[in-house]
Amino acid sequence: MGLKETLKQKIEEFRPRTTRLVKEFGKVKIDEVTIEQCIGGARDIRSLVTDISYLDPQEGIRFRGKTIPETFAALPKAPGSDYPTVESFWYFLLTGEVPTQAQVDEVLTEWKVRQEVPQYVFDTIRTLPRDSHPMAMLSVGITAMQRDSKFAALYNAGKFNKLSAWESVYEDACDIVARIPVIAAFIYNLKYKGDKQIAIDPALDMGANFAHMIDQGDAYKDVARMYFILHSDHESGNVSAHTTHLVHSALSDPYYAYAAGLNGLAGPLHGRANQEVLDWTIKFQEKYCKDQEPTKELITRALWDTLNSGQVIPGYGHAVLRKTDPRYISQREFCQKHLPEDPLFKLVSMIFEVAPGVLTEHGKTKNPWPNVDAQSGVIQWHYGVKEWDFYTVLFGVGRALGCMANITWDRGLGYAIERPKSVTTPMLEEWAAKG
Ligand code: FCX
Repeated sequence: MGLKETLKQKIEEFRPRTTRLVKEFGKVKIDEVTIEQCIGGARDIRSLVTDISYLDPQEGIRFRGKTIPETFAALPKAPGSDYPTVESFWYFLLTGEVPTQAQVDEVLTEWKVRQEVPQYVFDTIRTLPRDSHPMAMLSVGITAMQRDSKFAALYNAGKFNKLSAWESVYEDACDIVARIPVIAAFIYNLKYKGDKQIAIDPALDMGANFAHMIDQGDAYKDVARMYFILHSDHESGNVSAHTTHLVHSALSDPYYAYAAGLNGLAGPLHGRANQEVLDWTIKFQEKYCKDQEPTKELITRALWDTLNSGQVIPGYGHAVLRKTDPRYISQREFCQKHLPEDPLFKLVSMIFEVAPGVLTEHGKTKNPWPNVDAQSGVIQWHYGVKEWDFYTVLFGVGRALGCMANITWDRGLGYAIERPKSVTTPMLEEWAAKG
């Protein structure tokens, strides 16, 4: 059975569970809301449902019930690689099942057809000023491609049906995940390589083809596969996933929804933190290490300078996690294996030894440990992708997998338009006075 048929079966089997929960247990309380949460970004309020991944504050992310090492171990690998193909991970995220090699091959073949990006998308991106941020370019590219939406076409034709609408969301989702690395590579070459574009190699899987299209060698193929998988999903309350879900809940098609998600990912407290980490580290080297090797004392001083100027330490802290991010650890292990002597990796490791102590002494953040963004730029830098304003685009390519899997299931289970209730400050004051 192919991916879509498997998914159809899974959705139809799953649907009665959601229906029953609403019908028979709809009034069961699972949380209560405090004033602090209301003003403080809805932190920790249980009000979203997803089965694609779950984030435990202590353990970190599980994709479909599997930790990162378990996921990497379970999925079929790319030929000659320690890492799974992105295509096998996509099958797993969507269905919760580890695919056979034949099932992976089917997705690989399908993506070869889907990955053809319409020329007008490239033309639209080319009209932007060349110094536009690459995230703006990516977002414009995805929005432009909305013209191709099969979900929008179905809706416009008056054929929307609540039970089957997910099928056209799935079609758009697959087109987006197959095309987004091609658009990202186009932006990279347009912005930084004098518009010297490299054609798709149809023999390669998604990660390997991305490496090829940005003119990287064999070693980068695993970097791309690992990077896209690690950045894919982090349950659904984070800004990019939540925005995508929210926008799609209005039945905006997946292109509109993911462009909105990307615009959220572009924020420095979210995906852009990986760019900020490199910026911080390079500026640290320029300012403090002109005539001397970095030391823990110098790093401590630089961290305090940042904090005292009212800025955050990029790559540290998290809204949910209370331990070192396993996505950080996974990338650190990659560095220990493949680039242990890289000076930037050594510096980032030294920051890891110092920053949690400084942040603890500073006393504000609830989590002084590093997140995914503290480690990802180092790997890119090592392999020669030194244009750090591009790093969030890489995040956006990976995040598409999670966001698209999520909204396919949103539609499959017929989730409602999202519409939380707001209150006024005098109302809060009144409730506060009552205690
Ligand atoms: N450096 C300095 N101060 C920090 C901090 C950091 N790295 N992390 C949190 N704080 C501060 C907050 O700014 C807040 O200060 P305030 O009371 O004056 O407003 C206080 O500590 C409490 O914040 P906390 O509850 O711990 O964290 P939040 O849930 O509000 O915010 C983020 C979480 C991730 C936004 C925050 O830790 C941060 O700004 N980190 C740096 C940016 C970053 O790395 N973002 C990437 C996160 C993630 F992995 C991703 O989405 O990619």
